Amino acid sequence: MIMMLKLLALLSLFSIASAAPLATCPGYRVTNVQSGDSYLVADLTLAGTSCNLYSEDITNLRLTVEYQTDTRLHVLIEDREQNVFQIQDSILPRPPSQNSSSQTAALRFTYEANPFSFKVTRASTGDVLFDTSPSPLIFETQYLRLRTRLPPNPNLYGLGEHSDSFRLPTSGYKRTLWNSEAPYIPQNQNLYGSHPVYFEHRGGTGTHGVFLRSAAGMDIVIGKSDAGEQYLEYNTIGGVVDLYFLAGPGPEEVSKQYAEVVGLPAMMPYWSLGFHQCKYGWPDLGHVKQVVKNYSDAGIPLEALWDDIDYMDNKLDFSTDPVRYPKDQLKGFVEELHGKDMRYVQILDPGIRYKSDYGPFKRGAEKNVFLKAADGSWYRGLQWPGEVVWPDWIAPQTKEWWTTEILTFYDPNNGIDVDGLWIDMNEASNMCADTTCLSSAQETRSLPQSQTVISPRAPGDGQHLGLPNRDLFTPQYQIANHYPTLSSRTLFTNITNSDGSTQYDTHNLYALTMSSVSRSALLSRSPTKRPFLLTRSTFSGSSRFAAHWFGDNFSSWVDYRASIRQLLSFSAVHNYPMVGSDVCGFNGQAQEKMCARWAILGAWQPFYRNHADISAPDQEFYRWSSVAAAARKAIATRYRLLDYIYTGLYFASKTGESLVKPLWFLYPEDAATFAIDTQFLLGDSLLVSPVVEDDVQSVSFYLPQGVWYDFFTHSRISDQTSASAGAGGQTITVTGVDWDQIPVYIRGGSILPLRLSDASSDSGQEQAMTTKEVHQRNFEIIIAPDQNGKAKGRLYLDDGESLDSSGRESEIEFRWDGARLEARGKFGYDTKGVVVVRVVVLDDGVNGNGERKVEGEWGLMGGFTVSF
Ligand SMILES: *[C@@H]1O[C@H](CO)[C@@H](O)[C@H](O)[C@H]1NC(C)=O
Ligand SMILES: *[C@@H]1O[C@H](CO)[C@@H](O)[C@H](O)[C@H]1NC(C)=O
Ligand SMILES: *[C@@H]1O[C@H](CO)[C@@H](O)[C@H](O)[C@H]1NC(C)=O
Ligand SMILES: CC(=O)N[C@H]1CO[C@H](CO)[C@@H](O)[C@@H]1O
Repeated sequence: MIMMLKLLALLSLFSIASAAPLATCPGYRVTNVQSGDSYLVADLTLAGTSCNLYSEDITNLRLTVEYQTDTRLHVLIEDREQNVFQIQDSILPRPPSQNSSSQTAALRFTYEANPFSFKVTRASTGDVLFDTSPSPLIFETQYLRLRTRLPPNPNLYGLGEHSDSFRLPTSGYKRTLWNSEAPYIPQNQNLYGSHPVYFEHRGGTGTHGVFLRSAAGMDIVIGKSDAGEQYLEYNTIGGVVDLYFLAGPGPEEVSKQYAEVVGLPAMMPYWSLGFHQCKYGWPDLGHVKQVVKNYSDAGIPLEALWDDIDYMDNKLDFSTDPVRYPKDQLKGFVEELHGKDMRYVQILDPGIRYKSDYGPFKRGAEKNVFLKAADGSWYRGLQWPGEVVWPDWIAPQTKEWWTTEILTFYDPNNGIDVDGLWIDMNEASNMCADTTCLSSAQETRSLPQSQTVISPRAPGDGQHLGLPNRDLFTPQYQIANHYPTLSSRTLFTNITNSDGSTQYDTHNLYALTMSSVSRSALLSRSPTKRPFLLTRSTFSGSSRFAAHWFGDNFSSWVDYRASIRQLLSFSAVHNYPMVGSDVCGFNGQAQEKMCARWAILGAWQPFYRNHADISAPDQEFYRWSSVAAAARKAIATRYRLLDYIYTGLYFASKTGESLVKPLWFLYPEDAATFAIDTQFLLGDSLLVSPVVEDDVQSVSFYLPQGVWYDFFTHSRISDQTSASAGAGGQTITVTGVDWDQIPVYIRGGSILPLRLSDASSDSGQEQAMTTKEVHQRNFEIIIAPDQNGKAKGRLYLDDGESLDSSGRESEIEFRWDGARLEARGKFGYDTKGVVVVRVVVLDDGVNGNGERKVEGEWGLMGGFTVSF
């Protein structure tokens, strides 16, 4: 069955190239051009006989070009009537335009009038970044095609969520965006989230980004024409052409510019960087308590315990199983965890059981919060608890209902006092495979029915809510969804939302809106604390509300490697710093050696959780002594670096810079780095090069030109190739990498503030078992000089949980000039006695200095200088 589907997907990939000769469509012609220094508007009119390829051509379009900032160009092509769906501003706010001048802007827009096509050029180099001239624009009621010419074999990244190579293939490749449950995260298929953004890197001439602000189901084809010309082509089943071009010119600048468009990622609480354990299938609370105890007995710091749907009574949200997880006992357990400065997180699903005596359903029905079928009855499907209805997150009253349910069930005094929530199955996943399963699922017909039928909107109301009279169930152009139809295993696409838009247009926004409403509910619960929320499904901008994990992968070396590619795509391109994979894999049986390696790899990813399926054997780290040893060491190292990671998250949430990045972000001219997706940089200072082959103890990896220091031994790797001008770095092979080791190098020029949180770091203390303990430990500062003997670094400090830390936070800059360390900056956080007790300068290669150390005590509530 799976093979069959794969074959079909392949066939459709070929059929697209030959589906319709591009030349038969007339394209558009430009009239009524008006332009000013910062904008251009014009009418586009169909330039000949309609080709009606997959639906009807729209005759009258409007082009708006805005030089929004000096580095951001906005190109919008919409229907003149403004009925075609555009993402609601309330769901994804548009960035305000600063009305930059076309004269000073880094990007230049030019066009051809008949047939219409446009180019975006980098002003400083004349480099053409986007050029739609190869084929006419097709803009139909249910199909849109826009193709851009690209240089041969471009370096393209992003367009997730996918598990493919980080640098995308350049021929015969199709990325389908349609949020979908995707067990085993297969390659070449649509997965849980949609991020229609790519970065293109052109080595020495710069990096730019292109974001298509469209939630439509789409296939993005990257290929070569018959004439061998490289292109990227959007094929969508709706929406408008709404492109944001981001000029860079550096990769990190593109990241920041993208965050300006979709919003900055939420800052996470300090504790969420601790180690998390979860498993689907834990039989009862007694077992869960044993997990906590066994972690403690094994000396492995466990920060947060998570419960999957096992805690629920018949898998109902806002319930506890009376026998296996009695509420008062669960409440007591959470209090115990809190007493040990540990945390507790629970899962919630959007599918609400359709049952008259189920409170959340009754109250939701009274408030009219659920999506409806054509006859006005609640739209029903199948999820974990059985027959369910789904909230319409767009309806304003849904937020009130969901917030009240959360405030009640998670009441800190009388309910389960969770520290965060995990929202799952929100693509939305429907276990109803097709249109027929509902009849068999219907159990009770006497339930409260919805009162109102949503009347179809009057055509021509100019609200961007979607064209009327479309086939919302079976559009003619079929995207390569990995399920047979658009509505398979999700909500019917012909459902109307409360604002008049339809699931056809908003499907990819379902989880984004659920995340937004859920975050706001958590804020109502604790108005002054940063919420912690984890979501499976995402869209561009979801990081404003929630962290993300990579879904239900497999306990295999294949997926261990895939997790690095996904980490790079999400963190560096999708503006999503707080991410990670299910460590040791979700499905299938984790092998000891693989789990040891993954326990270590996971410790270098921002979100660090071990989780497995009900059908998978237990895989807590303590179950193998080798994995336990690896985890102890990995977590000890992570906790020393916790403030380095936290500082990176802080700046990501403040400026949009990435936390995890590929090597080419820092070595944009070194072509040897462009395809690397088995190594990553955590922040600017640490290069992580895990063992990537199955069951081996060696790894070959790339060290770019410059000075590097082994993080663990401090030994300096001198630059072998610095003599050969402009050349790249070196490939290093390390052998004898034990099952508790991972090669990590400090980039010369870095200053790292490390907590004295592990027993081995001369602190005279024990391993810190919680992040709260880590937060109370003193620092040592490691200086890793570059080839000129200099270094810099930074440290952000706050209480770790306040939503608003203004006036009570410190942003400290460290500089090393070869002889003196200076700490300067903003000092607002009261460290309550936490100080720097040691400064270590690694061997700078000068005069056989070797490693040098000064012990002392330097407070972190004001600037200081340490001389050597
Ligand atoms: C940019 O121009 C638009 C349209 O003229 C105007 O509404 C807006 O306020 C301007 N924005 C700024 C930042 O000047
Ligand atoms: C915890 O450890 C005990 C002692 O080794 C073992 O008997 C028990 O099965 C473990 N339970 C869990 C849930 O890990
Ligand atoms: C959607 O289409 C299906 C299949 O044609 C139909 O059964 C259903 O009633 C439609 N639902 C709505 C809300 O129009
Ligand atoms: C990305 C990836 O490698 N996914 C794999 C997940 O596991 C299944 C089952 O082993 C594979 O088929 C997928 O390729």
